[in-house]
Amino acid sequence: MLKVAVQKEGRLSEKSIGLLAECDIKIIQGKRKLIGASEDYPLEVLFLRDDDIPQYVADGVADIGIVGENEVLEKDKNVKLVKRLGFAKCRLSLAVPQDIDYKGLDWFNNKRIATSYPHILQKFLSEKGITSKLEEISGSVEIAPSIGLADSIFDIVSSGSTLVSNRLREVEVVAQSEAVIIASPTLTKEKQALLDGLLFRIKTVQQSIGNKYILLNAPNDKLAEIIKLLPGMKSPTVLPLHLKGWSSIHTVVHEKEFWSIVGKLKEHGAEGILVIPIEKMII
Ligand code: PRT
Ligand code: ZN
Repeated sequence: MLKVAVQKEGRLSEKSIGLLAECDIKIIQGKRKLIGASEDYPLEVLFLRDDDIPQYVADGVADIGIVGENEVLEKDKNVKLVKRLGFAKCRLSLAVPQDIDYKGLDWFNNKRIATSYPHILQKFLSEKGITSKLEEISGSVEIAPSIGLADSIFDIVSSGSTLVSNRLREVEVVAQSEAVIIASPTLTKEKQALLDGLLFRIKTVQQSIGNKYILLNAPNDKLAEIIKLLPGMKSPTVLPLHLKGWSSIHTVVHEKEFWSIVGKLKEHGAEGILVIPIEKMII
């Protein structure tokens, strides 16, 4: 069994379980909701706080974990980053009160910075030769300057609205983060094979993102021009319609391209254009 650590409750939980579901691995949660299992894959899920996931994976209690890169960087444990997942994107930034006339990093010398990420911040400040006093707090970091606990903050920023509503301004982006899969560096051959199988499924799901299956009817005398607009995976499928002189074209198009070619397809006489979602793509 591959033991997978996922966040119990929070911003990553639903998407982590959703990702497994897209890979056709449904998780049945036990009564105490700490452990889940699946009938679709030899896999067990441990539901944990995200802060604990790097440690559990490093210790081998879990074989892999789905966690924010920010936690991986902060905890700095012996784990391997095996896959970026593209969700829960955010950045770790320094922010100062809006009325500060900020000119550059030197401002942070001898200033108090409130944060839940002291390790990442200290590493950054040391590299830049800045000496600040770090105030480690576990939540509501953004209110620290207004209550006089700190002069500035270092925290996760996504849309930036939390900063604005606390009259703070983002001045330095220190790191980018997204959900990632981490793995223990000492997986057995069997577990590595299970992980490879899971990564293959994730790849097929990710490859399909944004791609659509498109079907349309085209007059035979315009086939060549229409096909030029539709590259497809290898090449489009062309099937004759029952109606003489017409064909049906099937192919794969990325949704970004679709909107730029749909007008041209119609100009060339294409009709009955159907766009269908794709669940998985194996290229
Ligand atoms: O209980 P547990 O410890 O498991 O959860 P948690 O409360 O520590 O974490 P949670 O669920 O809030 O977030 C989990 C992970 O989601 C984080 O570790 C990040 O990797 C990722 N993530 C993505 C975010 C955000 N976006 C985010 N916006 N985590 C937190 N925020 C918070 C941030 O702390 C700040 O308060 O949202 C606010 C900023 O958002 P904007 O949109 O106003 O800029
Ligand atoms: Zn946490």
